[in-house]
Amino acid sequence: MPKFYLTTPIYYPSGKFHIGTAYTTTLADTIKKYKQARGYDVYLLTGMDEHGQKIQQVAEKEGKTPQEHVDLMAEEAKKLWKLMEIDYDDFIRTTQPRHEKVVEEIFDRLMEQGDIYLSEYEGWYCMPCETYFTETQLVDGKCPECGREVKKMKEESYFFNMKKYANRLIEFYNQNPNFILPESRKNELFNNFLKPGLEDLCVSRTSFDWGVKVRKDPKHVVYVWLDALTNYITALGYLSEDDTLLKKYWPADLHLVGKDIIRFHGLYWPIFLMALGLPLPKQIYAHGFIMMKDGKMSKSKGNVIYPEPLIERYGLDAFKYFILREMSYSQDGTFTPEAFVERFNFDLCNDLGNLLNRTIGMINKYFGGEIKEYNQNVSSLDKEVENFSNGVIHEVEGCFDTYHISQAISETWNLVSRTNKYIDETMPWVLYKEEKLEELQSTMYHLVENLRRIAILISPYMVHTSKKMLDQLNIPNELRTWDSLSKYDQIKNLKVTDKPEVLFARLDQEQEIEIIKTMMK
Ligand code: ME8
Repeated sequence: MPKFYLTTPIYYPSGKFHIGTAYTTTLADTIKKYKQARGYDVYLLTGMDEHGQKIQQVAEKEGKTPQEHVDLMAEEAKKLWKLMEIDYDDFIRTTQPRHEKVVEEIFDRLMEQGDIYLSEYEGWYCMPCETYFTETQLVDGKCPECGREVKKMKEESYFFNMKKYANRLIEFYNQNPNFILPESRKNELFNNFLKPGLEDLCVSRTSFDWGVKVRKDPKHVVYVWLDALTNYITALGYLSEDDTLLKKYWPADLHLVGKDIIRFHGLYWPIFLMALGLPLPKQIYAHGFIMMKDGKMSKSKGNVIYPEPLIERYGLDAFKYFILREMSYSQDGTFTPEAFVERFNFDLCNDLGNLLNRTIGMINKYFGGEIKEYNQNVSSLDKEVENFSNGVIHEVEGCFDTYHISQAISETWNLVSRTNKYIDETMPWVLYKEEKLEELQSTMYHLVENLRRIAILISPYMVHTSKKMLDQLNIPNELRTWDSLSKYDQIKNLKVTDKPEVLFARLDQEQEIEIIKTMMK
């Protein structure tokens, strides 16, 4: 079985996880489910990035020790992933001994090798981003990443000799043009950082102590990004007694990250790995951000939306459908209550739900719920719909394989629309009236086949809806697999349910928009 090692960023437990965090994790879980359906042995790692000054400060504010705070947050995170049915294989926390021990050792090694050296750092420090900036990087004297105040700071620091590896990284980029996805982000990294020349990176701090201490110089703690990035290998047992997982799964097939952290993953992480003599990950995909009407989500604007109330009211499948569909491959997406309700009512309730309901209703009315078998002597319209459906499968697979998930969904909905249109074109009620039963039976067959295929195509992100559809149609198990998508003539003597259930109940638009607005905090 081919393997597929997939990771999410490890999130900062500085506050409750919002739909942005949930997006990356949903995307990862969807890719995992798709890859599994295609026969891969998938290992999905997620976790939490628990060190650093920001976490220390949040804990202090709450009157807790940092450890108490992160312990509580880890429970919260796991609760959320459970609610969202995220099928992760491991949850790494950077405060776990299995991680800390290895980070200490990695730092030691890199020092011994001469890749890390002691010097002094002076620069503009952004506390919330935990990043130093040079004068020229500042925007209007403020942090170029979050726009907040920065402070001039100077400290004795260890540095990583990035310059030593920069050419090797450039070479790697040239030889692996699909290393960073999308291409626009790769070009940004290449032109803005690699071309002008990489600066050495400051990899320790003395201004706080909530972190992994440098063994040979414990007044320093390891810079949070060197600590955090290594989670992808410590979780697999790097430098530990049992490194079976590392041998099996490294290098990662895909690191999923948001565009905010592609710089760390696309530049520093590969260089750390080169220095450790490990193979580089195969791909890093940086997606865009979920934005709100008035820009970024932020507590001060009161526009942060969390997954729990949406899932509770509209169901997990509708939530995942929305966030995945609304976010295109290389751009930001927007969350608005209006769009959420609209997609629910149109895409899910009208287009998909009604298609299933009407089909089951007609089969019951015209044939006592029965579909006999595929008929070769079909009309040209039947053939056209079958071919269209074949084409969609091909497109959807292509999109999933290249992580264009939103596009995979819209391709699938093209099939939903085409199938709805097919009902209008064939007018089954007229065929029935005119007693053209052979034609009518073939129409029903095509409707069921398309619905079966749609149910399988949505299964990586709408698990429950998919199952409900296949159950109501009574599709046998062997025709529920991804492989069975290529078949179109295998259904025989099928008896659909005589008690169809509504998949998505129509929402009162105005009322629900108001309700969603009250969910924003
Ligand atoms: O950066 N839309 O953690 P973090 C989409 N600990 N995705 C979003 C988002 C939004 N509005 N907001 C956040 C860190 N994300 C580090 C990572 S990895 C070795 C260390 C997602 O909690 C997106 O994936 O700030 C982004 O990259 C990540 O959350 C940042 O999470």
